[in-house]
Amino acid sequence: MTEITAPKSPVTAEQFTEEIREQLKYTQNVTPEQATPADVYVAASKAVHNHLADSWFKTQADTVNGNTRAVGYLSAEFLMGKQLRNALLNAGLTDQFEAAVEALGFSVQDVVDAEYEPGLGNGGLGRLAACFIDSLASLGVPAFGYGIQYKYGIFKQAFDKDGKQVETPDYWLANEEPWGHIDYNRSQKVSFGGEVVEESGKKVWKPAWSVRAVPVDYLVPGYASGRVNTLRLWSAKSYDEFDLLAFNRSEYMEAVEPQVKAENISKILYPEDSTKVGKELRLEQQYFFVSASLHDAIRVFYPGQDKPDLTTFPDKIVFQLNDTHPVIGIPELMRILIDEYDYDWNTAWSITTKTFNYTCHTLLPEALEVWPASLIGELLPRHLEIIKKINEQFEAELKTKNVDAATIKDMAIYTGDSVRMAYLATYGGSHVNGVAELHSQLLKDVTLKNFSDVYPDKFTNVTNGVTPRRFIKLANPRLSDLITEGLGTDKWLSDLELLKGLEPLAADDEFVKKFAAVKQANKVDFSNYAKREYGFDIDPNTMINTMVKRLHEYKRQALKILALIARYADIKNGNMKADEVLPRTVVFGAKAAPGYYLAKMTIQLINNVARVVNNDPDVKGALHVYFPWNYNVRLAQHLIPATDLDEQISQAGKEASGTGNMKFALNGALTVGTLDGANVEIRERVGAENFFLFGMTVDEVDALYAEGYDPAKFYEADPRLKQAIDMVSNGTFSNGDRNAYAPLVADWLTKDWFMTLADFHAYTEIQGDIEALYRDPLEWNRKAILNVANSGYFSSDRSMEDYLERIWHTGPLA
Ligand code: HBZ
Repeated sequence: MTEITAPKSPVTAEQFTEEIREQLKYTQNVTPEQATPADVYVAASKAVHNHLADSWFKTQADTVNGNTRAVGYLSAEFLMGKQLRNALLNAGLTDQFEAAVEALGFSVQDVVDAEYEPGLGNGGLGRLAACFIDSLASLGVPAFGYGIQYKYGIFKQAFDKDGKQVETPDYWLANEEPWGHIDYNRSQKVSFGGEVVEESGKKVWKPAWSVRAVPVDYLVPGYASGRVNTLRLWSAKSYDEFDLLAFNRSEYMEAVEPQVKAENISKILYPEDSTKVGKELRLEQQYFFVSASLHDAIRVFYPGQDKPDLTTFPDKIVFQLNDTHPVIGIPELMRILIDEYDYDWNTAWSITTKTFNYTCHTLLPEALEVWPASLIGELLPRHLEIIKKINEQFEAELKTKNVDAATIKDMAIYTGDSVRMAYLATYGGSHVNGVAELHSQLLKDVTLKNFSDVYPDKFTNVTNGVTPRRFIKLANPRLSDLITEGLGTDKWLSDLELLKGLEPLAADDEFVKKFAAVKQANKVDFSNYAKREYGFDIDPNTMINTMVKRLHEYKRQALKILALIARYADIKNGNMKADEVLPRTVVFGAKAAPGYYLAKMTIQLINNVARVVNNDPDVKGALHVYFPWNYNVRLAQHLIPATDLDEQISQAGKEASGTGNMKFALNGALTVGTLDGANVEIRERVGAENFFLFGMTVDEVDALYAEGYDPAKFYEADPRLKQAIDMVSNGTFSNGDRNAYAPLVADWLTKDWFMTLADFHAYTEIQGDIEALYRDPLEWNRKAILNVANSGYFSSDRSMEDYLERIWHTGPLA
């Protein structure tokens, strides 16, 4: 007997059909005959939203009245993915929905496809925020996600005829968006600019201009917890719609200028990841959402109180700063407490430091935000004063701890001309965490070493995780059913460590065959999907080998593409016979920041290698390369369950964690990877014999740098590497144009900052092991099962439990 604990609403399919009809009639204003799939999508979304409303109200009331501290997750990005299926799952209405849609004469796929994915994040950091709020709701922990409702999300990626990335705006709100509820009555005023004056001994900020922050609320339904939390995304609106005087003078553009200026703030997500962009508008965005969120929390927890006792604020809510983007919240809370509520400095500081904690997501020093002091001074003059005072206090404190003058200078939050946000966050909050064991260790040893020496207790680790609801249950229903069958229960969806129970089944040939059949069926599905969406002809009987992530030099897509070219050359040269080669389909997915020249050139190279390889009859059936454009959460949900082999090949010491690696392992892909980020922990858990490890370690990387790295030596020493690079420079992938990739080749041969060339040999060597294993399907799938069985740790539910215990010191509502 299989135990089923998944939520199941008592509403029948007939009743749900009726509810959709009502929505069609009264909100969409169409008859079922007139309705399009998009109408049915909106109607069904509103119907399921209504089912969640009572739990949402109750959760809000319990959040305010209960005595459990809430969590405020401050993040400039929430990469949510599509909402409908997730809401149905958590409301227990999936079956009713599918029956209803069919009863109304529509296809479930068309209706689900009508939802446009909101792309309000760049990559891992934004998707992590989405997994975390899902898990908090599922654990029944009261929480608010606070962020920005960008009008334009991450750009839409296309490729032109030359294989170059082309970016177009992602106007995701072009059609009706049924999930966000705009709540004009709970707006906040956010001000900028102006000056600080003294009035009767008190500093008073006289801002020059203000915008209205309007909350747009999204439900965050928990799985099997009965709880529904809130994601509150702020949208910027102008106070003065337009200037009537200017309008009357026929100066139409000038008349709408204030509106344009205000609304620009939430207009667009910056498409930069891992590099800092020093843009004024970005600082405006950061302050905008953080200021509105802090005021909102005070409104929520002290309703109707003019003079609340804010010394209790840290007992009501604890804020997590998702990277440095919301760190301006530290001086903002100080300002609110001192200027708006008359607290003295020390009391304000005590409240503030108890309220905030900081998560760092990088190891690249250039990704730690540093703002010019002049910019902060112009935009937020009062905050600059407060930051200077925080810095003075900090320096004094360091002196009492006998830190030497040079180190104090190195640690400055305010340097005289700039403000280092990571340092401000580390000093101004209670805890700092990295996102995987190795990353947290390197933060302590390298990136924030001085801080860790002085404040060792602040530092902790919380290894990332992913939500099994979206990334197993919704993405991979076949595997979900098989897991439930194997374990005799579906409880694993809220307690992922139960997957461990699959371990003995890896020895059961019947189970292994079922597992292999699931993977094969997923590959067929993906092949159909790729045909429908992209026109690709993917052979599901080949190994599907995937590399999906942002395009960045440190992630080393270049390593993958060079190895692929080498393989292509082996077949062309006759070193390998096409019919002896293990047939492989390599799938890339990656967006490059629009201003990142080498990353964009790498995209172009991948596309052109794909063009040449896929059209070459000599390698037909042996090697194929596809690069579906516009990688997003939806594509991830289709591709991950169909993948045999996943690539996590960053240079050791550069990837903070990775979360794709977890999604692949949980879906039964094997990983080829370096000892970097969370790969280290994945390998430890799934077993070294079930993970394809290659490449230099952090220590080896450091040693090679120290001795003086010369990539050209590696080029000269390895004929296969030499040939691969020569093919890039001799025009093989650019119709004979020898200059097309010259900057990329020059970079490899003279700089190669992330030591792609040094790791090339090890990477190509391990392919032999991979292919030998793949030729033994039973053994391959046994190992894949062991990956699934031992990856339960990488649930974001576990990550949340770690944050609750180590950082937030709170728990579920009663
Ligand atoms: O955060 C990623 C890390 O690279 C990855 O290793 C980790 O798993 C993940 C979650 O912890 N970092 C990002 O995704 N970073 C950004 O997207 C980003 C966005 C805007 C920025 C800087 C970084 O200004």
